[in-house]
Amino acid sequence: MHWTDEEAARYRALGYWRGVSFGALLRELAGRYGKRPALIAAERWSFDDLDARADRLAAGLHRRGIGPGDRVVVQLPNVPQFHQVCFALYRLGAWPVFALPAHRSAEISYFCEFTEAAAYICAEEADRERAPGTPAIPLAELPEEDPVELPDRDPGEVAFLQLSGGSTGLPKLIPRTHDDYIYSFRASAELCGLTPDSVYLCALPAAHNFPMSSPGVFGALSAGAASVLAADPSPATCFPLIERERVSIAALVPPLALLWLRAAASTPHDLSSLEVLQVGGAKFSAEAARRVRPELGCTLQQVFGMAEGLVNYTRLDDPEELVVGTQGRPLSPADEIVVEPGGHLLTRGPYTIKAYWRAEEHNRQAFTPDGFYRTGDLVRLTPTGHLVVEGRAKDQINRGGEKIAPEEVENHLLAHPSVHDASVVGVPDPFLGERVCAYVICEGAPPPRTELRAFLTARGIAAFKIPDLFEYVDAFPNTAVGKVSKLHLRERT
Ligand code: AMP
Ligand code: DBH
Repeated sequence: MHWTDEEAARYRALGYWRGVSFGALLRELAGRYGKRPALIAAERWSFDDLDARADRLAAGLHRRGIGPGDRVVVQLPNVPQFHQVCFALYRLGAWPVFALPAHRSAEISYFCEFTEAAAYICAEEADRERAPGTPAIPLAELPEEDPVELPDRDPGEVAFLQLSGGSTGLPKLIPRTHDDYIYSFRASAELCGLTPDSVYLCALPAAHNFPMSSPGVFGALSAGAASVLAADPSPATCFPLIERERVSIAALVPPLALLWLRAAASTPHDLSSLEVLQVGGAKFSAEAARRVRPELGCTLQQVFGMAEGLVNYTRLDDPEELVVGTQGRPLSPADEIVVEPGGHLLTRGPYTIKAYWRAEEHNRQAFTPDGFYRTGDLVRLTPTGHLVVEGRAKDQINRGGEKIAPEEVENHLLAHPSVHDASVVGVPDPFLGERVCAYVICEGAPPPRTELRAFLTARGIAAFKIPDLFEYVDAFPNTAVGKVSKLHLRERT
């Protein structure tokens, strides 16, 4: 399930795993950076504020019976309370399960049921309907009380469950430990040159692994830097924040980077503080990548990562052709990379998981017997050790950085009485990289497309999973083995 004893000993000996828990780390940071700004949104929280308020919330949740090993589904917008909740749960030894703000009742009820969650921490009172069987705690009712003494956690234990985009019917849960995750964001902060004078802009949803840890808000905290939490990633929201807070580094997915490039051409806002724009989550085209420096006046950093662990970065001093034309190289000297024939990327290392949580059958395919994770990505290695992402072997759609498991959407479509069969594929899109297309075989007269869309919305799935296109067909093209040929379907549009 976890790293071997030999691996763990090596990662400790090399200083990657420091044996410090999240709770202890925040205490250490508050001691060092005290009144300096940590989180900036409508409210401004210092390191001391975050530390004290995490203690007060931990006390309140403790009195509500939440304790070590309990799972708590967390679905919050980009507000400082998100990080307060994280650290409160870490101090209790309870595990946040990180849902995204876009998730609706289908996803939330699944997370709550599958993890047997003790609570669901949500933005609004009305959100509690998404998880009828689980006690909900809306943001306005976070229970803060006078701090209580809590034992420190073992840094080798699981700290939280992160989500995988998944390629099978239901999303997989990724168990990350204190030691492995803290290593990944501390090393990332160092690689990105963060100092207490840096200002990180969290424009993507804070629960996503990229803005959480690459280096993300956690990496910024670990370096004593402030993070600005944007309510949404639009230029209209973010450009004034960059100007006002003198943001030095921001992270985006490719379609947003394109939007920012377009808006920067005519913005009245001063973006000159921006030193680094990180782009990741999906492949950033070389044509767009080339525009970043001249049009935004900052250094591009490509980031190719996964919530399962491995993160690759182009280095800030890499030559332009590597920054523009590759997705970077591994974060850690201890990351092991294998590129199998056909380009299949496998990896293991000090912050890559060995198994998904409670998914024994899937784990047998997703990991090799010697502990490598099969990423499902197809890559090419350059002589410099950089990776170029060339495709994908897994059945997943990457819609501008939002990952969709076709099988999950197909299963929802199959619940419609007029749908005899469905096959969901990604089709090329100049802006998003891929869009979602559903091929549908109907029983009787095909329903209007708006009806299928409304049906999926009513099933309570996240809007980004609802197909952009519906195509009615009489039959799917078959491969030799009789399985639907997804490659063939992609080529038809
Ligand atoms: P997940 O496992 O859900 O965290 O999604 C991670 C996946 O996103 C990777 O395995 C890649 O398929 C994709 N991905 C992330 N960053 C990039 C990137 N910079 N270029 C291409 N694909 C990426
Ligand atoms: O797509 C991802 O999951 C991702 C991208 C960049 C990620 O998890 C990360 C960096 O840490």
